[in-house]
Amino acid sequence: MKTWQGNLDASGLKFGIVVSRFNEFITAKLLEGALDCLRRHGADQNKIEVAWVPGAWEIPAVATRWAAARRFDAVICLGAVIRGDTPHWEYISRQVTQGISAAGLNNNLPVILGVITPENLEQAIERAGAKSGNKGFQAALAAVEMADLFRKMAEKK
Ligand code: INI
Repeated sequence: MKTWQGNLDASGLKFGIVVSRFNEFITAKLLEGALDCLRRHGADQNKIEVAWVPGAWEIPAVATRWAAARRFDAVICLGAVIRGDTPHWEYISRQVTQGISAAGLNNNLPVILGVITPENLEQAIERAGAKSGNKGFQAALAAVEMADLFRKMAEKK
C-alpha cells in the first residue's frame, strides 16, 4: 500500500501570502504568525512574497491571479471578517471563503484559508494569537504540508 503525505518541510518552496488591511491590528498578527511558521519550517525568506489588499473581499482576486500564474507552491490567504463590524458579515464571509476555495480548485494549487470570521473583537484577538493559537500560523502550517505533498505527487507519478 502506498500512502501519500506531505512533510513539514518548506525548504525550496515558494509561498505567496495575500493579507487584507481591514482590521489590520488583527491581520498583521496573522501575518506575523504565518511568517514565523514558514521560517521555522525552513522556508527561504527570498521565496516568500506578501500582497496587501484593502479588505477580505479582495483576497480571492489576488489568490486567483497568483494561483493561475503558478508563481508559488502555495498561496496563503489571511483576513478578518468580524461579525460585529458588518451587517454583511455572512455574505462577505461566504463569498470570500468560496472564492478562496475556487482559486485553489480551479488552478490545481494549494490555496489556504486563513481568513477568520469571528463573532466579535474578543474572539478575533483570541484567534490572532491570544488564547486559541494563531490562525495565521496554522494556515501556513497547512500550506507547507500541502505544498510538500504536491511536490511529492509531481515527482513520483
Ligand atoms: N473587510 C474585512 O476584511 N473585514 C471586515 O470585517 C469587513 N467589514 O466589516 O465590512 C470588510 N469590509 C470591506 C470589504 O472586504 C471590501 O474591502 C470593501 O467592501 C470594498 O470592496
